Amino acid sequence: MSRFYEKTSTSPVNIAVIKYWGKRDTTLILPTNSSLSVTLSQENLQSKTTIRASPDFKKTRLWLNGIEEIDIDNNKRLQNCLRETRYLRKEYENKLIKEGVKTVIPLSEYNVHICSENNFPTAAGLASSASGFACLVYTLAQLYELPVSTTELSKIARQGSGSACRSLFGGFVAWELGSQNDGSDSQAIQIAPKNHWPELEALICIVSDAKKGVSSTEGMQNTVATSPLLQHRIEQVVPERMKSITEAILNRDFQKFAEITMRDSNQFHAVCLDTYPPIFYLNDVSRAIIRVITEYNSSNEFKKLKAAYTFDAGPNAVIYTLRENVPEIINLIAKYFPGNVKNDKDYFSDPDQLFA
Ligand code: 2P0
Repeated sequence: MSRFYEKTSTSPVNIAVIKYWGKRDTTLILPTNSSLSVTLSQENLQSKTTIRASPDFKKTRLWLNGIEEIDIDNNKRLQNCLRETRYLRKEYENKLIKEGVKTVIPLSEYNVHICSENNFPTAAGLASSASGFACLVYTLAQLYELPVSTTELSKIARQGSGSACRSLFGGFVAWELGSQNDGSDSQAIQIAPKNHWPELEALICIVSDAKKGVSSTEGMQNTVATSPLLQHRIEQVVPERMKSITEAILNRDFQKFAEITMRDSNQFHAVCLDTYPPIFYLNDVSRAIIRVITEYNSSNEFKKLKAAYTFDAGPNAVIYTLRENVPEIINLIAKYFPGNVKNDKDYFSDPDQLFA
């Protein structure tokens, strides 16, 4: 092999507290409402992508999780991300040439080989498409040395998978729905960096790692087509919630943050039920987790919210809490779902005292 150019990067998973569910444009991936998420910082929940460009490559190819080569010719979303980043690279090359730079490598004309892997089970319902597409676009931008902002890149990642635009930032991230039909203002912005609220923790409860029955992409458009409740949510509920939860985050107000998070998860699953035919993502264990967290929140003297559950398009729970409550909540989960908590030795002290 002669010359090649290569970059590797990682991207994290994000978990929405104001849920994205519904597109007004399915090609450009423009949402029907804004959304807001927390980017998880655990190193064991991320996508890692290596991209190599070479004049010797006969075609652009993609391998997922080390072994499986994916046919990308008919993958419009991936092609959109490749086309958009190549276009920006071409513009950049032209600019450099115009400025008189002698050695401009024509990377925009080379095919690329992409290797992408998740270090968590793809089927576990943990937004693998979000971290995967974010990582693809970020790594291409690094390889192409694109002189563009992260928000600019988020508009490209959005065209791979809507929620991917939020994984380009750490901390607390809003995806603004925008008002333009060409998607030029449907973008992610960082509300606050991770270190703004370091005490906030996310506990992930894997209820099932089975692949979900109805994909998000298909499910949300059935909701758009059939749910009157979704219209109410889009017009009357989400705009106000986006403002309130942003304020709660900026003020590190866990009470307000927790209440909005649980209400929005509840309403997202309500619009799924309001879809015709209905979509069920929660199962009995998910509902039991909701009951346990509700009981936990009302069991302290001041009825202070100490934990907030949220569920995406699957039965797995994410519990947001403040660090001081983590041992108590792990004990609680261990008590009600025995045998399922790993590495609980440090935390499991006196479970009978819970709810006391
Ligand atoms: C979210 N979800 O805001 C919501 C909550 C699922 C429930 O973003 O069609 O995989 O690729 O744009 O991004 C799932 O939707 O769908 C999702 P596409 P995506 O995190």
